[in-house]
Amino acid sequence: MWVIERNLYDQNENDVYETLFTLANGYVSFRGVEEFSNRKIPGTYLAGVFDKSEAQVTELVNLPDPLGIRIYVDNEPLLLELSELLYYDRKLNMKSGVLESTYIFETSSGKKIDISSKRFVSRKNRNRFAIKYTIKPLNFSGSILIENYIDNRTYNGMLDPTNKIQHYQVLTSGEEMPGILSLVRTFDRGHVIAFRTALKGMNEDGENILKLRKFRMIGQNPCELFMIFVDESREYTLEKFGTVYSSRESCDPLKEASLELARFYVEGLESELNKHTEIMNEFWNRSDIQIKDDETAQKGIRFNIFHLYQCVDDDPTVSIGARGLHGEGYKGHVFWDTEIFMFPFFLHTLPEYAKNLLLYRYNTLKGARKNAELNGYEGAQYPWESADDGLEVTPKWGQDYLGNPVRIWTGDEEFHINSDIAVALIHYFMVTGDEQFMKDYGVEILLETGRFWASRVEYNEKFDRYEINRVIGPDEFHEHVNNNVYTNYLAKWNLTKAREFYYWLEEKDAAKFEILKSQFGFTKREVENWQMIAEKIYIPRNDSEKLIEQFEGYFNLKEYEITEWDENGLPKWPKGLDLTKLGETKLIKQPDVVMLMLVLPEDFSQEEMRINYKYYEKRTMHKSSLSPSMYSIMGLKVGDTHNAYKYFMKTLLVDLEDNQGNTNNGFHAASAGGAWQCVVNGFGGMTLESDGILSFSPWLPKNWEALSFNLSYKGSMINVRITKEDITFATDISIKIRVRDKVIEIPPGRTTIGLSS
Ligand code: IFM
Repeated sequence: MWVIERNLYDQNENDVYETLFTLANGYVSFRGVEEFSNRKIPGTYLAGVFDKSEAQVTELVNLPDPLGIRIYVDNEPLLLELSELLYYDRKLNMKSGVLESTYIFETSSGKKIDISSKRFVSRKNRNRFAIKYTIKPLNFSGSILIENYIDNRTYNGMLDPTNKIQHYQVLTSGEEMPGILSLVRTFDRGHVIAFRTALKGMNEDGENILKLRKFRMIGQNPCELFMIFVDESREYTLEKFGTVYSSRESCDPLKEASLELARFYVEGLESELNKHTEIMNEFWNRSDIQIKDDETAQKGIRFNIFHLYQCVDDDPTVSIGARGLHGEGYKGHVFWDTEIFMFPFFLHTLPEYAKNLLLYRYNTLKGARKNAELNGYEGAQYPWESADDGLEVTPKWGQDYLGNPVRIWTGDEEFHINSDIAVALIHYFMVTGDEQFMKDYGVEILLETGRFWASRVEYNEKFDRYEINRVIGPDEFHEHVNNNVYTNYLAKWNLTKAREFYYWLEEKDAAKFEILKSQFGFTKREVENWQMIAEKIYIPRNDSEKLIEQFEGYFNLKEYEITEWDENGLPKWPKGLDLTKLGETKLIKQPDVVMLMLVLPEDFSQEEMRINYKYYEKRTMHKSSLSPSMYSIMGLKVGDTHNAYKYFMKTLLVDLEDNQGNTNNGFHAASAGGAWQCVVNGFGGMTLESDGILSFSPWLPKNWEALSFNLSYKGSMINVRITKEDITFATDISIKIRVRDKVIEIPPGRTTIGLSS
């Protein structure tokens, strides 16, 4: 249950598998291209390497592909589309973080050759990657030609031809012993990136087999060619070493890449692979989830967790794009997906990465301040789509569901991102107790986002209330709406928290407090005014009506009933619906009111949750992959367990089944975070309560014998194991926990609590 396998080769599926088989270490990423295919979409990305040049907006750059390798028998290239394929098998081994492939090719003259490979991107040394090939001629002896090359012709937009663009120019490309190099510079931001690769070849006795080296430039691509002489049924090893450096980390990337390559070459591939595997083991020890007796769920959750981990490194200036580092969907941009969907996984299992994700927001505060200023507001306005500097990069134009050009308003109106970041921040503090972080960074973010809301609200004299008009809530079918409950409620919450932490900092660190005040001009008067605004922000909710109106006027919109579902089990557009006028209907893209109830669960009663879930679930089209996970969790809270499992499966398999039809564009990272939340917060019933206590109210599907996961809490790790009968905590600290509303003091060691009552 650690392996994702592809054993039938159909070239039409290559682009989806390239996403599924992407290997990355949070710093560099390679889509899982078939090196022996002509039908591929190479994708090489470095976290934080964005560029604009002629593109509509700044985007993550598709860099040169250094994985190039060709093997020729009798001058005939071994190609999946050309040669007879006698055997094909490709496996992503998630446990070790290695992509393993096996092929048996037969050439046109009947020569059979067995080639297997192991590819990895090192977690030990982030600048290193490698592929090890084992080659065995099955029915011939003779010569084989090996070609090692770097492809400098890659570009962005391979799946989106109207936005095709090469973001880099080649500065130098050539040879340097051992191997070849490519040095490129992005046009606009001027990032310089160096790639180096080199080959080693050995026979079974460890003797060098690479002979008659030749170097060629094929256009701008550097290639080195070697001849190897082989005997039938003997095994030969070919090791491809690779390194990459960028000017984001070094003032001489080529020199660093070359030095690193030399070290790697000497230390050896196996040694690196061992270290990489060790780190992967440590990762799984901390983050694995075990689901007993549901193989699909078990493998699926590991797949999602594995790829989330591949998106992080210890760099506080980058975050995770909506499609991870796995493709160009959403141009590598960072959305609320990170803080609301992915963040809980990192916070509860790998908090050091959660901290970096928040630091990215701190490091882009300057851009967020600029956004607010440009739009006539105060404080910081985080961009709906963020790249490298915190400035708004949402494209202004896109396509509607019919393919017509359409103005995209999210960058102008989807303001709730500010509060989403504040929510993640407060959760981080509650779970880690990291006061230093709050003093150095957190409070400043809270104050600046609070200040933004105070300038964004509008006073309505008639009703003596503050409103937030012309916005888009999480449901993006409805634009320019007034008083979206998700936005208003969280703005109110954000303002209150900002005030609370203003006084917290005053008490905890007078010097820091003074600096912040003098630098940015915060005053007691200002934060007290925020409290007054917060109290008067209009929330369209009343005690007699438990059903909450998503925004003013929503209940008057046209009703359409969802009556049909597609082959993926997702709703089909109701008949007669005008897809250009979704805003005139009650259909929603993804949860909005329900989303709010998940973000602040303690603020809503069980009955309110049930009523709103029932009402909105029926009207949700799930046109975002962020949607099913949230309905799964809420379904569990309100007792709709059947749908909860169904929605969980949709979430879990979004990429493995490609059920949104766009996995070729990258991994659905928010959905993956949602899958983790479904298991831990949904089936595990874990809630982080506002008093800081972890509370559990689990429910396991019929086919799950047991569920087990780890939670990091205030610097310690708690293992939680749930069966239908009981819940067991293994911890090395004593900790207060709530199980089904009863607070229990858990001592260090293992404690089991019955779930029957
Ligand atoms: O952030 C999401 C949004 O909620 C729905 N559209 C896609 C975005 C990126 O995943």
